[in-house]
Amino acid sequence: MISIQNYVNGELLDPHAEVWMDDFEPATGAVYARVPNSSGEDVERAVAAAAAASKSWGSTPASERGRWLREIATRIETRLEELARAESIDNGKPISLARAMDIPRACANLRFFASAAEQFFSESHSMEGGINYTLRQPLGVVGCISPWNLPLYLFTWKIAPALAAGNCVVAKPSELTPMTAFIFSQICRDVGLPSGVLNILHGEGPRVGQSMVEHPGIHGISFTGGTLTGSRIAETAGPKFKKLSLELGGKNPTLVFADCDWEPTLDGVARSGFANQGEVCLCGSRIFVERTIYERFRDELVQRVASLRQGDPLEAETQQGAVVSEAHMNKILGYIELAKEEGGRILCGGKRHRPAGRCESGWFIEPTLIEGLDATCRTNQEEIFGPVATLIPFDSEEEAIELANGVDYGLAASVWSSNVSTCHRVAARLQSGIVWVNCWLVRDLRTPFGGVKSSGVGREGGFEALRFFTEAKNVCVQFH
Ligand code: TXE
Repeated sequence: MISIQNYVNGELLDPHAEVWMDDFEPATGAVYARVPNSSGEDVERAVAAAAAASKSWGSTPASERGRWLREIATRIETRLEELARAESIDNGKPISLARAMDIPRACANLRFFASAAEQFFSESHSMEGGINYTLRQPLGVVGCISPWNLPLYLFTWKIAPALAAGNCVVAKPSELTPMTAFIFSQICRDVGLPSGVLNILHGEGPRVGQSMVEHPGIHGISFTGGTLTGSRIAETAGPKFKKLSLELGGKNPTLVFADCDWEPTLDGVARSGFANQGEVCLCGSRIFVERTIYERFRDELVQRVASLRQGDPLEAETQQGAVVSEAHMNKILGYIELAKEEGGRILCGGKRHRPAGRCESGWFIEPTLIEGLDATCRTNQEEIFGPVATLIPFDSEEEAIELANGVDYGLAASVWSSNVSTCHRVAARLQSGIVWVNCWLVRDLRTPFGGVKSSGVGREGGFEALRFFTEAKNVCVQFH
């Protein structure tokens, strides 16, 4: 049995209180590792180590900090296959996805922010008789809390800009998927990253995560996860005036117009609904299709989705793996039942899937498409975060925009049309932090990333992330 450890002050340690949790392999439903359920004492130690390290890390040149990040990226690359396998086992995602997306993206995050910090700049405002200039200084010690759906990808997406901007970090991966963060901590130790610069604590959110958010020595929190958790974190951190970046859930619309480029649109819509078993906050789970093409588009989409290869995530050909936990599987199955009660027709899927062999007890759900639901019903309003998407026809551009905007969330949207004017007009009116036109999940790491409404507060990505992880200080100089 693998025993995962915390990473504090440069050392791999068991949790202070010796409390442990089980780590499951979703594809088999079996326990395969134990993970610390850290407590307030572990947070104290990690914050003390980070605070001590921040004295020198904060004044280390950006080029030097970048050198460490690049070194870590190189080590990740040399262990890519091991990390991809670990991610697939821990999360249930297809190994092909972990190989092609999760792990390479972790390297890209580290390299990108290593360079971005070297190119970061601040403003100066010249005035009559003097000049102002802005210093961008690190916050000191920051907390990074990440979810289970894209474990190493989102973990590094937070840690890299925090470190590059000169902060020391206390980070917590999801307790459901701790393995790649553990390997990451081994890599940091092996390359000799200065002690205390990065500390990684494992354990449950309400226990160790909550202690991090409450700790007065942590000056900013960058969080990605559920909207409810985000509001709890805001309640705790708000009165303490901590800087907060919250990337929360989505119920993202996909708008398909009759003049779309047929085959690429079908491919894109299927991918956007079901990539990573629908466990991506950006997944398009509400598919609106112009009525004149609705039936044909629906039938061809059903064919594609129903033919996705589901099974053992470790097999190279698998396209749909297991969902992350038994509780999450039951939540998703509950939503499928709710959809039926609300009058939905299951077009494909709709059930638990039990692959033959090694994975027969795993937590799999058939990719599911549903039609016949009203846009305002719970199935179409609440984030399901699994392989479930609904189809709704629309008659006009105006109606499509209204339907798309008719939820509390506003993270991402995609628009599919070959009319350039339609695309720009619709993109401008969608209540969404991100709009993809004739594509989905195409990422340029320089661009602002985040949501509106209940999908969060603040932006990550590029200089936005470096601005979040620094405080602006204006220095005003009068000439005499
Ligand atoms: O997320 P949580 P969960 C959504 C999705 C999913 C739901 C719940 O709808 O069904 O969230 O998933 C830590 N103080 N998304 O339960 O609980 C927790 O340990 C501090 C969307 O996994 O929000 C983990 O590290 N931290 C999403 C992280 O927060 C706390 C991705 C996220 O866990 C805490 C994942 C607390 N009080 C789920 N409670 C996206 N937008 O990408 C929990 N945590």
